[in-house]
Amino acid sequence: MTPKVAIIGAGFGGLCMAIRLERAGIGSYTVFEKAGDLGGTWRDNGYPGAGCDIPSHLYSYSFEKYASWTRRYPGQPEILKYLHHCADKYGVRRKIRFATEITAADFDGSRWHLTTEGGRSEAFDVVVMGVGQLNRPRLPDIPGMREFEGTSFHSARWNHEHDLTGGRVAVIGNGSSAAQFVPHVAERAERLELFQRTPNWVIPKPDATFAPAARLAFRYLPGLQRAYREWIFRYAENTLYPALAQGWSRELLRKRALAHLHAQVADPSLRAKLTPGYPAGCKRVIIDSAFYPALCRPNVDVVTDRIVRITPKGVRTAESSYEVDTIIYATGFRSTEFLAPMRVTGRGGRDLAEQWADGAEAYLGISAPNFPNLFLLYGPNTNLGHNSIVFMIECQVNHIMACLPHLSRGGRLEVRPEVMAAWRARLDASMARMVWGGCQSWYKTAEGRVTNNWPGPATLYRRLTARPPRRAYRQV
Ligand code: N01
Repeated sequence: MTPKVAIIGAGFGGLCMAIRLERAGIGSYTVFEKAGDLGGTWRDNGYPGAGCDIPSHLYSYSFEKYASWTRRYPGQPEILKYLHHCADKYGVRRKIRFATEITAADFDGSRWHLTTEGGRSEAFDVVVMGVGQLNRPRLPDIPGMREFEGTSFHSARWNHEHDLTGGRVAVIGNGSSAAQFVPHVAERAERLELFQRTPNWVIPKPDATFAPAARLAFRYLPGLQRAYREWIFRYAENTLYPALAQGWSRELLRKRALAHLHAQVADPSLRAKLTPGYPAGCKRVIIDSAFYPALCRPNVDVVTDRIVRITPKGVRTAESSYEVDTIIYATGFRSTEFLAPMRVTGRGGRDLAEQWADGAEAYLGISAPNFPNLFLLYGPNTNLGHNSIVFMIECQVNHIMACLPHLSRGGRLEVRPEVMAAWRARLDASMARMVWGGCQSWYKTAEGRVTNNWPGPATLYRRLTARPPRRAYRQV
């Protein structure tokens, strides 16, 4: 008897899991999706200029290579189209229950009971969480935000009805999201004030469209597409990863970013504002070629004074006041609150949020002690700053698929506590050599524990997740 599987979330992770089950002939699964459409972060982040800074041919499933990519780096509409294509091609769309938010998952000693927002409950043998790390926008806590009389919104909830043409716009935050939409807003707005708390390292994005001949070659020469994908992957592993691990390319990354800054920003005072004072890679490096030119426009100002208040008319800093019509919060996500706001209770009524009070953790980022048959995709310590998350998700799905045969006929697998303890020690040891200690970022809890990033090469993660699960897990 195949287990009954619930997958929560229909983004890259949830869809991958559903497709792999479908391909294995296991039809006893349901995907729960809180929104009315699939796509996860690529459905939510529809701001102008949204896209991915990992090349298209790598930012896709290995089993569904796609010859139709039009650009080297995919835009959000194209990624969303790809996900729809996958859902239809592999027949998983019919298994998605849209507009169904799961608010609680409770283990009763033998099965998981999922509760929907509407109060309905359904039992499953296995739960796979595919809710992502960057799914809940984080609004800052600045006094007076509610008093603002203009229009305001978060970058991941873009107000497409609101016309920015000719208006005065404040953008708060300058991470990857802001870097992508600022050039578009700057072209339309009369004035744009970018409020920067900490500068970021930026390297160029060598984007280009694929000529029709190249696309034909990718379509008819699958070996070419495989080789290209492998080349991008190896480049990321062998050049970018060592920079994050403070290895041979660390100085190269810094110099590349500084050269990019010097090439694109002529004004020395603006350059000084944009020069970070922490190691490159500590926060997510921005890969973009249009951000700096936008900041050099005469209608754009980079404000580095501390914001003290949002007023009815705009933004007040320690030094000055700025009247604006629109405030765009590009302030990131509640990245360390994994699975929130869902309540998850495991064996013996153990609350997962309580177990994770000092920071989320899971063996391989996939399984947590006391929570049998509960698996996470893109869970704790599986984010990358150098390579494709889709690769990591596929490793996780491979691992879960290897667990499934042990879960038929009422089997319940739980990671052994000693395996989890060894995993934690291994992560701590590897974390010490990584660059992330030198600044605050969305990779860390407020207390400074890195809960989001994987501190090794992606190939190592593939090897570890490919191990047979028998030794790490016990039946409960
Ligand atoms: O968010 P962020 P994001 N007052 O957390 C500032 C992925 N992504 O949405 O650095 C003033 O990076 C904060 O300042 P500081 C990618 O992994 C990928 O831009 O904390 N400022 C920072 O500048 C990325 O890393 C793509 O000092 C405040 C900004 O807000 C992740 O998503 C594209 C503040 C938040 O930056 C998140 O990016 C886009 C306050 N109170 C995004 N609070 C790809 O291309 C926060 N800030 C794959």
